[in-house]
Amino acid sequence: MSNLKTTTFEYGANAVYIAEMYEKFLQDANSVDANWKAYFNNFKDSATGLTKDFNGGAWGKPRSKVIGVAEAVDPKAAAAKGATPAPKPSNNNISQEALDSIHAQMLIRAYRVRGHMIADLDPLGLSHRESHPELDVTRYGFTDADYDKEIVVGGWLGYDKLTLGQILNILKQSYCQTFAIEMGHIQNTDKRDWLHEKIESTLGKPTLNAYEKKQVLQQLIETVGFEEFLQKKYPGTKRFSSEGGDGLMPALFATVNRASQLGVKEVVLGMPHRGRLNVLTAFMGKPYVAMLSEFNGNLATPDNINSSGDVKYHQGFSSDKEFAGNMVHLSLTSNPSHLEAVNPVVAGKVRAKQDQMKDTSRSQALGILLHGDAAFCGQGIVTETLAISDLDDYTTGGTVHIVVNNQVGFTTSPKYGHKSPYPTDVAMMVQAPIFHINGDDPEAIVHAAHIAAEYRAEYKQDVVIDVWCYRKHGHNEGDEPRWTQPLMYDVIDQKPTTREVYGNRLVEEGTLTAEEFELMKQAFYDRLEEAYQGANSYKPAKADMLEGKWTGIKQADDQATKIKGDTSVALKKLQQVGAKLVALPETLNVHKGVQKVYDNRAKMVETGEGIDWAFGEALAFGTLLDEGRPIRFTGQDVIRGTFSHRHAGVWDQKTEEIYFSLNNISKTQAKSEISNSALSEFAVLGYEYGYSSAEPNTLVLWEAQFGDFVNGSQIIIDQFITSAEVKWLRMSGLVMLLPHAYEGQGPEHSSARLERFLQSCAEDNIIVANCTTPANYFHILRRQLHRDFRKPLIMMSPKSLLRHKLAVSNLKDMAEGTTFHRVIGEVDKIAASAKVRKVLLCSGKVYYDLLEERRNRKIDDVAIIRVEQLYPFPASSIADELKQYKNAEVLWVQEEPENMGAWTFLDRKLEKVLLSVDAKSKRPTYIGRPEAAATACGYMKVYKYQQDKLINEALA
Ligand SMILES: Cc1ncc(C[n+]2csc(CCOP(=O)(O)OP(=O)(O)O)c2C)c(N)n1
Repeated sequence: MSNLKTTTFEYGANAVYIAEMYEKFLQDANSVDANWKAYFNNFKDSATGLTKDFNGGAWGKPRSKVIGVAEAVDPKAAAAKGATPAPKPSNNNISQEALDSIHAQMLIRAYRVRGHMIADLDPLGLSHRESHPELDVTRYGFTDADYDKEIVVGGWLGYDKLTLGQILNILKQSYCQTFAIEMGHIQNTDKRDWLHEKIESTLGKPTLNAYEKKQVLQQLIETVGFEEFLQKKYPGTKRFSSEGGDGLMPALFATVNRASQLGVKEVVLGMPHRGRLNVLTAFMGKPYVAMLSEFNGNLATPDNINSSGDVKYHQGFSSDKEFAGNMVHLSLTSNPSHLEAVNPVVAGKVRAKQDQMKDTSRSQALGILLHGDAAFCGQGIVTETLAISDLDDYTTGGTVHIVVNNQVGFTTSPKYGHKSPYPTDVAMMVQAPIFHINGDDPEAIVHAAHIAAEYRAEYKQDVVIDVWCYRKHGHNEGDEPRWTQPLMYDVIDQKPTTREVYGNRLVEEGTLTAEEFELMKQAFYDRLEEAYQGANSYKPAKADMLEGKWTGIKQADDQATKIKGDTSVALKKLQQVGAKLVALPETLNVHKGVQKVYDNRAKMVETGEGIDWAFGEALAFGTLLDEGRPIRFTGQDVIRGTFSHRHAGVWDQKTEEIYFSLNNISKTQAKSEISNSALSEFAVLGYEYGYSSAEPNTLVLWEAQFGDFVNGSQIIIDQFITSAEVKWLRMSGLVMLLPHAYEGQGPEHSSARLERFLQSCAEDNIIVANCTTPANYFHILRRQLHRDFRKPLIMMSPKSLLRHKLAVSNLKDMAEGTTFHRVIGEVDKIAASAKVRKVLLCSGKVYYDLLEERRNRKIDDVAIIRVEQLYPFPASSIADELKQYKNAEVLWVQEEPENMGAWTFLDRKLEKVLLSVDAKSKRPTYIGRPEAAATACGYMKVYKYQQDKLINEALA
C-alpha cells in the first residue's frame, strides 16, 4: 500500500496536471471536462478553495514553476533507485475537504477509463478479471474508514455531496457489471462527457418496461428455438448456429429500434456465417418456410433465374419491417466466406443509399456490421474500412459494429489472435467507443445498443459493441470442440441457454409467469412446425434483384452483351460540353502547366481534332453528367491523375481550393464526385463496388495507381466483382481503370495481371477491355450506362499512350453514327488483302509499337488488327476481319510473358475463329516474351532488348 501511495494523486505529475487544468479553467471555463468545470466552479470562491491552493497554495508556486518541478522529478531515475516515495508536499493551504473532493474526481476518472477491467463480462467466468490498481481507493488517499464520509462532488449527477460508498456504488454499477465501456482513447471531451452522462445517469442499465422485456425474451426464444429446431430436424447439417451468442439478436433489434426513432429509414447489414440463418429469418423476416425448404435441398431462387447460387449462410435478403412503430427497409448484403470482406461493400452501399435519399446529414441510412472476434482483430480489411470510415468522401455517418465475441475462432483460442484483453482494439484508431457486454445479460446488450445508436446519431461515427459470449457447438455442428478447448467446453456443457437465463430472470422478478414463458416457447415451436410441414411444397417467390432503383434494368441474356448501346453524342453537344470543360474561371489562379493542358484542350474542342485520352474521358464524363447521370470516381491521386494527365480538378495556386469544370457544365446536370482515395486498394475497391451494387444509374469508377496494385484487392474481385451476379443475383456497373503496359518500369509497374481477369471470365460476367483510342474509351465508358443491364468493366488503361501522338481521336469519332468498336481492323493503306502475308492480332499499347515500326520499315504486307474488347470475346468481329486474309499467317502479339497477358485465354478461342473462316492458318502463332516468374524485368536495357525482339519477330 505504501508503494501505491507514491503515485497517489497529490504527488508529482498529477498535481501538475490538476494545476494545469485549473489554469485552463481560469482562462476558459469551457475548456475543461464538464465535471471538472463543475468542481472548480464549486471551489473557486470558497475560503478553502483551489484558487488559493493553485495560485501559491498547496504547491506554493505559480504555474511555470510547477512545471519546472515536474521536469525536475525524473520518474525513470527514481525507479532505478528503488522508487523511494517522493516527499509528500505540504498541504497546509488546501483543506481536507478540497483534497477529498479532488481525490474523488480522480477516482471517478479512473473508473470511467479502467472500470471495464473489473467488469463481469465473461458468461463462462473463465477470464480472470483482476482488481485493478487504479481502482483501489487507497491510491487516492482514502481508507475503508472513509466509506461514509461525505465528499463534495460539485454537482456530479445533480449531487453536491455524496459519500465515498455512494460514489463507488455509482461507479461500479455504471462501469463494472455486465455492461462496460472503453472510452479512454476518445480525445474529444464533448464525446466523453456525453458518454459519461448517458452511462452514469442510468447506472449502466436500460429502463425497460414489461412489454419491452417480453419482446427481448421473444427475440431470444426465436433465436434459440430455431437453432434447437434445426438441430432436431436436420442433425449434423452445417448451420453455424448462433447458440451461445444469441445476444446478437437483441443487439440488432435494439440498435434498429433506437436508430429508427432517430430517423433511420434504411439499414444495410453485413455479417459472417455465425448466426446468419437466424438473422435472415428472425430479424430480416425471410420466411421460415423458405429457409426450411432450402434445408430440404431446394433452390433458393425460382427456376427461371440464371444463378449458380450459394450456400444458405451466405445469402442476402431485403425486407421492409416495422421497428418501434417506424418502417425500416432492411438489406442484408450477401457475402462470401472471406471474413470481413463485406465491410467496405456495406459501407459503399450505405453511402449510395444516402446519396439517393439526398441524406447529407447521413441520418437516414445506417450500416450495421456483425463480426466474429477472431476475424475482427485479424483481418486487415477491418482496419482499412475503419480508416476510411470518417473521411469526407467515404463516411456513412458511422457504422454500428457488433462483435459476436464467442472467445474462439474455429479451433483457435484468443491468445493466438490478440494480446490485449479484447479483440476490438483496432477500433480505437477511429476513437470509437467500445462497449463490452456480458452476452448472458440481454438488457445490458440492449442498453449498449441504444447508446450506440444514439452516439452514432449524435456524432456520426463508428461505435463498437463487443458481446462476450460462447459457442455452444464446434465451429460447425459436426465439429468436436473438445479436442482443442476441453476446459472451456466443460463449462459450456453446463450452461443454460441465454433464453433460459433471461426467461427465468423475468419469471423471478415477476414480469411473467413460468407458464407464460413455456407458452411463448411452445407457440414459436408450433410456428416452426407449421413452416416445416409447408417447406417441401414451397416455391421461391420471384427474385428481388431488379426492383427499386434497378427498375428498368434487365439481367443480360447471352446475346445482350453484343448490343452496342447508344453511346454517340451529337457533335454540337460535344462542342458545347467540351467548351464548358475547358473553361476555367478568370478568378482562378491556375498553375502554368495546368493552364497549358486546358489551353490544349480548348484547341481540341475548337478544331475537333487531336483529342487525347484524358480529354476523351472528360468528354465521356461531361456528356453523361449533362444527361443527368452522376459520376463517382475515386482512387489514389485520381484528381490530378498518377501520370499528371487528368487534371479533373484544378488547384487554385493561392487558396488551394479545387475547381472542377465537370461540375460546371449546366444548371441541370448531375454532379460528379471525383476524389483522391486513402492509400488502400482492398477497402476502397470494396466500397466502390458496394456503391455500384446499390446504384445502377451512377457511373462508378475506381482507378488503381498502377494496375499492378490491384491484387491488393483480389478478394473483392474474386468474391464480388466477377461472381456476385451468378451467386447472388446482384449486378454492378463498376469500372476499374488499371494502368497496364510494358514500358520498362519494372516488375511492379507493368502489369495489372490481365490474365487473372480473363481467367475469371465466364457467363458474360464482366467486360475486359484494352482499348487504343480515346474515342473507343469514350464509347465504352458511356456504354456502361447506356445499355439496360450492368456488368463490371475491367479496363487495362494506358500510361505512355496518354501522350502518344498517334493515340488521339477526333470529335467526329464520338459524334452521330459512331459507336464502340470491339475490334478495329487495319487502318493504313496496305497491299490488297490477298497479298497480306501476316496478320498481327494484338491489344493495347503494343499496337502502336507495331504500327510505328511497320511504317518505319514501309512494310505493306502485314495487317494489324486490334482486339479492343477481350471479353465477352468478339469472335464474329474477329472472324469478319480474318475472312479478308484467309491465306495469311495469323499471330497473336503481346508484350506480356507467355504465361501472362491474353494469350492463354485467346489461343483456343482464336483457333475456333480460324476454323470458322476456313483460314489457311489453323492456329495463331505466339509472339511475346517467354514465360517468366516475375511480370517484367527490372532493367531498361533488358526491357528494350525484349521489346525490340518481339516487334522484330512480329514484323519479320
Ligand atoms: C478470410 C478468411 N480466412 C479464413 C477463413 C476460415 N474460417 C472460417 S470461420 C473461421 C473462424 C472465425 O472465427 P471468429 O471470427 O471468431 O468467428 P466465429 O466462427 O467464432 O463466430 C475461420 C478461420 C475464412 N472464412 N475467411
